Amino acid sequence: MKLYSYFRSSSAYRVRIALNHKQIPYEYIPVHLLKDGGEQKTSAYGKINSKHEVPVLEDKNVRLSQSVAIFLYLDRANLNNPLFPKAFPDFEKCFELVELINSGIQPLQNLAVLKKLKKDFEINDEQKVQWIKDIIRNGLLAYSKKISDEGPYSMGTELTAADMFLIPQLYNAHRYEIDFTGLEKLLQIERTCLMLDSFKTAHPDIQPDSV
Ligand SMILES: N[C@@H](CCC(=O)N[C@@H](CS)C(=O)NCC(=O)O)C(=O)O
Repeated sequence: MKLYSYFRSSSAYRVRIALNHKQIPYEYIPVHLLKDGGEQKTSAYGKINSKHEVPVLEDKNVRLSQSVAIFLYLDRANLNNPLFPKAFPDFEKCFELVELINSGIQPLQNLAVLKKLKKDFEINDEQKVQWIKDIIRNGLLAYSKKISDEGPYSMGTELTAADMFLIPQLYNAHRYEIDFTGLEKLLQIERTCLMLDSFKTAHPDIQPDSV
């Protein structure tokens, strides 16, 4: 498989964790989101993803964007180490957590939204950082209230897609130095996950394009 990725993209980070967890080897194709206005903006990359975003996964004649779709594909293409729980309604509960991050946090603080806020509404850097902090903290507080109390993972004893979405979002939370008060359970999950090889080798700092 091939993964179009950017080391700091939280959506690509999710997919790197999933591929590692399933022990699927892949070729890393870097797409620099900032250099020269962004390699994702080129017409050549537009042929790979008309939304001009990473991640994109290629497997033989299948090309997929959208990390949730990629997770579902990987779970059906390869039965090793499932990403989603099979049982009803655990699958749906896991999907709820995934969506809290996938549609409730990440899209509101992604590069395109931040650029538009700056261009159309002329927000300054301080306002931009405050926006990011608020979006991430409020979303993570909601996530934290929905997870299992028993741990060590979001869904309890089983590592799932929810954790693979959570850890990259926490990476962004650290980057922007949000207030972690009330988020201690999530930091405990993070400590547990970051000890696993599948998370360690997916970490932004050690990707081929990290600077
Ligand atoms: N819903 C998409 C989100 C993808 C996304 O927002 N990718 C960002 C990086 S995290 C991107 O490529 N942004 C480029 C841009 O906005 O120009 C997914 O889950 O894969």
